[in-house]
Amino acid sequence: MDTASPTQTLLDGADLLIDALKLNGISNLYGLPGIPITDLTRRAQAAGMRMISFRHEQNAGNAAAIAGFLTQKPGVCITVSAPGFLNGLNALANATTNCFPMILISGSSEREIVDLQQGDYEEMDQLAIAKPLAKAAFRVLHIEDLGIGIARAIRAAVSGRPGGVYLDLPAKLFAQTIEADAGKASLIKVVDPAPRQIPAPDAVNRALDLLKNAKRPLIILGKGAAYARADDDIRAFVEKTGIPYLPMSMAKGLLPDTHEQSAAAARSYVLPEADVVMLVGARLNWLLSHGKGKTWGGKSSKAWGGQKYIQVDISPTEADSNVRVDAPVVGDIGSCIAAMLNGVNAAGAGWPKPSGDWLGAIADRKGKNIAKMGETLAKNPTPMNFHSALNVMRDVIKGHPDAMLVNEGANALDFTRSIVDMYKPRKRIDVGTWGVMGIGMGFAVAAAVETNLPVIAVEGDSAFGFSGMEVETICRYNLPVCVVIFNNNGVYKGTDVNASGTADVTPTVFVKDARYEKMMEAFGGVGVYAKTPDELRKAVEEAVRSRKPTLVNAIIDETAGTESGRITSLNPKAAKK
Ligand code: OXT
Ligand code: ADP
Ligand code: MG
Repeated sequence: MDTASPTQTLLDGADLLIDALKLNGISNLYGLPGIPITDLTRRAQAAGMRMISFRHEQNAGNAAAIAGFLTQKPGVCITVSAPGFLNGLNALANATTNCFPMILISGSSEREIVDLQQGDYEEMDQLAIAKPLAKAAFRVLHIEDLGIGIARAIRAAVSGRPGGVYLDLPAKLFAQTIEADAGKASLIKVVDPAPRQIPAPDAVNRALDLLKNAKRPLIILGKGAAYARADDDIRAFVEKTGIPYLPMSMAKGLLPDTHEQSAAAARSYVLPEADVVMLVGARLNWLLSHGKGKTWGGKSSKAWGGQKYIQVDISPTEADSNVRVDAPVVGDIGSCIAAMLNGVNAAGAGWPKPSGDWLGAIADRKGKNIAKMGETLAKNPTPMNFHSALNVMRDVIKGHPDAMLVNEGANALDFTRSIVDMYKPRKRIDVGTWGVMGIGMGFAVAAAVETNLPVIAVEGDSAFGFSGMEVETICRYNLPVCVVIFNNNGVYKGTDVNASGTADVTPTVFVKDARYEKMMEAFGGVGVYAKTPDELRKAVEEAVRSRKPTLVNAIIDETAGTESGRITSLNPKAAKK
């Protein structure tokens, strides 16, 4: 629907903003109304956009960010000034850190008053505060510039390395008017917002030479590879070269986790043993131990393990950020992998397959780990532990490979990542680069809205608490979301003791046997209290079948977790022990 009726000759800032977004194919908004954007949110809905209204801006921001990851279009979050803006900022920073394209649009107070610090309603110099946390930040003061502002925000969010963009819109802008024809003419439909970036042929050849001469090559696929949607070429490249690969958490499913070339179950073997590592949309950050130390076979914690690296990435400054990269391939992953695949195809039978020794050693290690895992999963303890509960979730996802899986927590995250196989690309969304708690319900809402597929959110009980109020949002929009809380009575576990002897419980412990399922029932959804794998299975299967908002409170042995899950060593106290 066009917001300007034939009798309307003037458009205001809100009208024009809606038109600019729609013109650029943005049809969903995530946000929270209030001064000065209440009317904007209503009018966006009236103009045919889907406006998903949240209970806290951080969750709306996280929803927008993951919408960006899932669609390659910037996800848009709209917030009110100062406090609402600050609530959204956590998500904006997280989007930038994770390379998710997102635009945070915030209303703000009057420039004249803010700049003289005269105490306006919700006064804050928002642009200055957003700048260091965003890939780019802009302010629009005049309605004539709105089209440009939106175009710049879109380009900044999705071109090159994607990221979070801030757009500051002072309240007065919404009330400014412009002749409808002039307003329309001022809008820009962005042409080719994320242009392909073709890698240089010599960079491709350098990388192929290195790979060809490797004795123990390894490919690491990161979430950049999942984002790039080059699924078929990536799979063909992996299969034609025969090189074992390791998926980072959100790249799981790019090839099915059950693929025979997956080295996930031999992670601690392949990292130190590989001689050439090809990173595809994955950074050598803390999640890969910075390419150094014992994880990589280095002699000390800071020592390089001797591997040579190929890094396929759109950012020209990513290479050498932690260790030397011998063959950077700079470009968009689709173009880079296509070029490298051409090289492999051209070599035909001349392309050397990795040695039987290397593949055999990996298969051996994998087999042992999978057998060990199989034994643990087969046990059926009372109460449930992470393994017996995840054995159920693993079956559910196997039976519903299209379902979206959201995952956060510590043990609830780490066990899920290694136990639940993913079969299709971009189905697993989680805490990402920062290991941040609080993404759960925002991600779940956006996953449902953007894909219309069933969503299963496996949540630690602490993790859920960061965004739990959004179960009302899930019920309000009747979204096909099943939240499964792994309830072990606390952060990491529920058995820590207050050493001081005072009446307070220790900081990591929560109310015992909390009835989280009643939160969902309070808003008309389905709540289930599940103490056994059978109860859990029945509840989740029914939720996927019915598509009704559901919360399953899965009771997990409170002694089962470890401090910080798999990253105990990053914890100073635990590391000293
Ligand atoms: O090779 P080895 O032998 O080593 O074995 C590996 C694999 O080979 C094997 N494997 C398999 N075996 C068999 N079959 C299969 N299919 C298979 N696949 C793998 O399994 C092991 C492990 O494999 P993995 O996982 O690949 O390898 P590894 O070594 O773990 O990988 C390293 C990492 C670093 C890549 C990986 O561990 C990783 O991705 N980690 C992410 C960790 C993370 O981000 N954690 C979240 C943050 S923790 C902490 O910060 C928390 N807080 C503080 C807080 C935060 N974060 N945010 C905010 C805003 N405020 C505060 C809080 C409050 S967590 C938290 C809440 C926790 O409580 P909850 O109640 O929510 O959760 P519970 O703990 O459940 O109680
Ligand atoms: P992971 O956490 O899965 O290892 P990271 O977030 O560390 O992944 O890395 C993602 C990388 O992917 C970033 O360096 C980013 O520049 C890159 N990237 C994102 N999109 C593309 C793309 N379309 N083409 C090439 N590189 C990309
Ligand atoms: Mg817990």
